Amino acid sequence: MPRETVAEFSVESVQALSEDGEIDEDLAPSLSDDQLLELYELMKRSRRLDERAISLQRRGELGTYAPAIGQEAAQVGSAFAMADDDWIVPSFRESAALLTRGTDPHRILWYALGMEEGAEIPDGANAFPPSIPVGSQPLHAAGIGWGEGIQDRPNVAVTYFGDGATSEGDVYEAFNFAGVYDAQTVFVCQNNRYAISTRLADQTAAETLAQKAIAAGIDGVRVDGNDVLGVYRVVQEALKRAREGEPMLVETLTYRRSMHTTSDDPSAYRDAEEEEEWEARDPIVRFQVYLEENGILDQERKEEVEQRVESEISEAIERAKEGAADVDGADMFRYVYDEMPPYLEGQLQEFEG
Ligand SMILES: Cc1ncc(C[n+]2csc(CCOP(=O)(O)OP(=O)(O)O)c2C)c(N)n1
Repeated sequence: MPRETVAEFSVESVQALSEDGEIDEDLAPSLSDDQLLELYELMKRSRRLDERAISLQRRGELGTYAPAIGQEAAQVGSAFAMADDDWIVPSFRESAALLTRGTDPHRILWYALGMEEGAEIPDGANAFPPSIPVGSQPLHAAGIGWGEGIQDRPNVAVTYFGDGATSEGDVYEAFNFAGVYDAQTVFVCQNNRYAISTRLADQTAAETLAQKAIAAGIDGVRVDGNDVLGVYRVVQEALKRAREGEPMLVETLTYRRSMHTTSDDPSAYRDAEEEEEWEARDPIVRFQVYLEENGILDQERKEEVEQRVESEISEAIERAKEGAADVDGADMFRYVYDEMPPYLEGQLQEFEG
């Protein structure tokens, strides 16, 4: 039997807005000026929430927090493309996507304060709580997307996960399941180059993460994850296909500009030069240049957005603190076992000082 090629694949890479803020007219999504400004404000709101959350944590007023700084375009662009009844199935770093879907910022802070109320899903919202076990939630999204199809509903499940998660068996299983059962699912991988201190090159030998879907019989596409318009466009197309039972993987190529979580110090594993390079490619700056050069954003509007964002986040912090005032931190010891073992009792006593 002669040798022959029985399978070949290619992966497309998309960028609508260049690093200098130049738009490719063929790829520009059709969004009104108001929608463009909304995208901008959502990214600014997420950035400010993260910055304020980090300082609260540094002052001992917040628990562990995982910032999305640098990943705003990947999250806001994708979540903005979703229809109201689509499902969001997030990991632990999706503050920007959650804000885009209407989550109140004080709830995100509650979650970081250890209050389960922060993970509560508002009535009627098609959302799942943050998933901490890496790579677990794509399986949930494959099941949800399958279920929606069985019930003849058009809703798509959109799940978020990182580059590190693509090394988990669960993620391959999710792709496989989605492919076999035509699940109405879009997998959004935020390739932010790091899984805590593990660099991409130590994570995979694959050229792209998008191609990891191909063995499961589903398409994968890569998009510049710091280009909010490109992400919106690509995810919009993926959603359209997923509604027809064609799941897709979208790899958003981005960079985690801040720490993994507030308990991490990235200077231990990456150099300042690399961070500076990515600072110059910041997704908000790039979009701002585009909006300014196209007369959509002026100084007055910029200040207005900044002030509104500042006061919203300040209010959210107040609200989060008020809600947390009655929380008894010692509760974390009380509901683990029916009868508290002596070692935990010792810790409780120490906690109560
Ligand atoms: C199953 C599992 N293993 C390990 C961890 C510890 N852990 C938390 S985040 C993380 C790295 C995740 O990296 P990535 O998937 O790239 O997402 P990112 O944090 O960059 O958003 C690890 C190993 C975990 N939460 N769950």
